[in-house]
Amino acid sequence: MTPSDRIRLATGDITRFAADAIVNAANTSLLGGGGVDGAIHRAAGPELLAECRRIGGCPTGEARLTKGYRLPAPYVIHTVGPVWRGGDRGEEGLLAACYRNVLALASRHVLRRIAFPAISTGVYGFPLARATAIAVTEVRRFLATDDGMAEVTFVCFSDAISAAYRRALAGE
Ligand code: AR6
Repeated sequence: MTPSDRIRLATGDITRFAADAIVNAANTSLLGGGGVDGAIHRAAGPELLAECRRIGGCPTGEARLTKGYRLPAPYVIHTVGPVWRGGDRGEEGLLAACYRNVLALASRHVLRRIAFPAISTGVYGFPLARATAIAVTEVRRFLATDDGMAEVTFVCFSDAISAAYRRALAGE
């Protein structure tokens, strides 16, 4: 299958998504927050916070694996996107690193179906069109070299997000 055949769009709440791993848009403390991070912690239950405490944080651009506890997905891959500060602080490279590091970690643990939220596009303010273009580029690049990854889904929390992914996938 070509890389694009293994990319899917879905709409709704990622905490309901039964992938092998869902991705969390966390902060460097890994101790929870608002947005998708808060939703994942609420749905997974307090055991997730306890495991995150033991990990002790995660630098921006990197990724860490935990179990999913009460989530339908057995694993969560936490990554820390960059805060958008105008675009000249390495934000694009850091966001690309998030996608690459999540996919590499998933591959090492033989997690073959992964679901991403649009990392950094909420509280962290990354422009949506740029963020979705980076997400699509990095996922395609990874899928072209990794036959083990069966499916990568971008879970869109609004119509604006799905429209941005559609444009990115069409190469606009
Ligand atoms: N399912 C899927 N997508 C969601 C959900 C959900 N349940 N909830 C929100 N989104 P954000 P960030 C989308 O703010 O910008 C937290 O406090 C949302 O529409 O969750 O990376 C962390 O602790 C947006 O497109 O994450 C950090 O401090 C996307 O998820 C900080 O926010 C990301 O929005 C991280 O900010």
